[in-house]
Amino acid sequence: LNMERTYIMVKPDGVERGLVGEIIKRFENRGYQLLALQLLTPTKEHLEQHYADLKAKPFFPGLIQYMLSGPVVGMVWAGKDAVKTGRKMLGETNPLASAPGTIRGDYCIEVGRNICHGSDSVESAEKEIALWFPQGVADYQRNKSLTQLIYE
Ligand code: DAT
Ligand code: MG
Repeated sequence: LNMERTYIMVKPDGVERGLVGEIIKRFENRGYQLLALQLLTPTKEHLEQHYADLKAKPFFPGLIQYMLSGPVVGMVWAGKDAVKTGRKMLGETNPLASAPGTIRGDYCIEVGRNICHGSDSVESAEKEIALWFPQGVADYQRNKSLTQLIYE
């Protein structure tokens, strides 16, 4: 499995509801490495770029309006299989289809208020990281003997 980076974002309802710490805690507990963290109020243009693939969807205007309703917390997490495992930790797009134990499965019931975002592929992760962190993200080594099992 590959060492990957993924972009995880707490959406305005997640920030409003005080779920930032809970979401960070799950990625920390799982063993992922935090490379960047920021709270910001995005512009409409920024969000339209982030969700460019969904521009033709009927829910797009409502999605952008929701995402503009308050600040978001963006972060970059790194580690083995971070993109796919991050998505598993989030749950399904529709919270009602999300298993209990996932973030969406534990904290929401509305697809239009699903509290968090996670990149869906390595390619989109790298695009999103560049979009949200144009200044770049951290690059540092953790103590491998504590965070990784190494067979040698
Ligand atoms: P995900 O966030 O799981 O990657 P997506 O990229 O397909 O899902 O859509 C982005 C967001 O758009 C999603 O988190 C919530 C909203 N959305 C998706 N499908 C929707 C729908 N059918 N009705 C309302 N909002 C929807
Ligand atoms: Mg998506």
